[in-house]
Amino acid sequence: MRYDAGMRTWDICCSVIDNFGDIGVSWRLARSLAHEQGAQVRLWVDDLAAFQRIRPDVQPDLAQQSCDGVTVCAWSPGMPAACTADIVVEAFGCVLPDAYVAAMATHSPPPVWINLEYLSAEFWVAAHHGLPSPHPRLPLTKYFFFPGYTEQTGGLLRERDVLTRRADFVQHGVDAYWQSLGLAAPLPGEWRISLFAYENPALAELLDAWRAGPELVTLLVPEGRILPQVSAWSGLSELRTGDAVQCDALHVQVLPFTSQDEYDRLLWACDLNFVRGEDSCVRAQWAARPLVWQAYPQADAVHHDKLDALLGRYTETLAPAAAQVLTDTWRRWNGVSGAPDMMACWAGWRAQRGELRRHATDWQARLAAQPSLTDALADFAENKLKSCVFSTP
Ligand code: TRH
Repeated sequence: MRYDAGMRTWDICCSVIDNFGDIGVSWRLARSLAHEQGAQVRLWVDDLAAFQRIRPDVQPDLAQQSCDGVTVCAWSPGMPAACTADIVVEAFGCVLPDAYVAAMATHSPPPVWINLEYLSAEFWVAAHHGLPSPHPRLPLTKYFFFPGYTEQTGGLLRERDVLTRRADFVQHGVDAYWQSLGLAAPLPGEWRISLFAYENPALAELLDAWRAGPELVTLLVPEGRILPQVSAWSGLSELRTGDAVQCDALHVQVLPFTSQDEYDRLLWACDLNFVRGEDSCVRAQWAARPLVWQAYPQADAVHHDKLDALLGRYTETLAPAAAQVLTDTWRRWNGVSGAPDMMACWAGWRAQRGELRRHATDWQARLAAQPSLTDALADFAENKLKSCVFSTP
């Protein structure tokens, strides 16, 4: 028998809870399986309007459409009564319809059923990655696939060409990119900073710190949840896409919320990126630029454990003074009590600018030496398919 991952069919199911992380990750995975593994992928999405925000050519009113090599299907309650896929991925524990699960059970061998989990740098992830969970009634097994920062986990989403595209952009494309935003090349010492964040009580003191200089700061804010706070701080009633405001050393410019690929270019161009959730955090790491991460807020401050886990890994090989600045800043930005205020954090960040930048490059290279999530997931599924075939009489 011949096994060829290129002939595999995948159903990826994504229910959008809120924000853009669920669809952002699901789409990135679907696209890279199609492009890099030659797989036939159907992506089922229950909120095509959210999808359209990160992929503007998606038509929200179509039941089915082809998008960059992936078949995109509207996931309605009737979705689909038949399952024809070799591999079924439910993203982030979204619940598959009973009829679909029943259809999965009629296949021999049954499809490989995978629950793609949220990303965490915590240590327990390695022990849970890949664990099976047999269905209580049907002859099906679901596997838990955990993204992560080590080879004992499922890894991180990383398109095969992303680092070369980034390197090419950094070498040849940055000036033209700034021009496309109506900006000249940065002045010596100037900071270009992107801000993608949830509402955040530490924002005003950070903006105050930037406003005070001495270096110029150009802050680029894609339209979104943090913008009302930026507007309130600036004293203007409502900043919108295209607006710009100068407050002493700080220049704020509001950008449209763009496609994922365009957002990558913003991360690649900036000296420092404020990111949030899951996918933008990973993209900022591939950008090889320092980042400040705002974890998705969870009840009982569970996200502070996630924050400290990533901090622990990221600062492991960072010089102590820079590690302290980074830790203080991330903690303050995430509301951890006891962290110094943003004025102090920014003073430290300015002093450690070179070291933090150097480390971001090292960190990117270290992560890039590991298999990508797409490759790891395709291997995992293929192994399960093989073992299933060989164990089926
Ligand atoms: O939008 P998020 O806050 O998503 C969150 C997290 O994923 C969280 O883990 C999850 O539980 C919650 O949603 C429901 O942040 P994230 O993960 O960074 O996703 C944002 C996506 O939006 C990412 O794919 C990048 C993309 N994006 C664009 O395409 N264009 C833009 O202009 C910007 C700012 C982002």
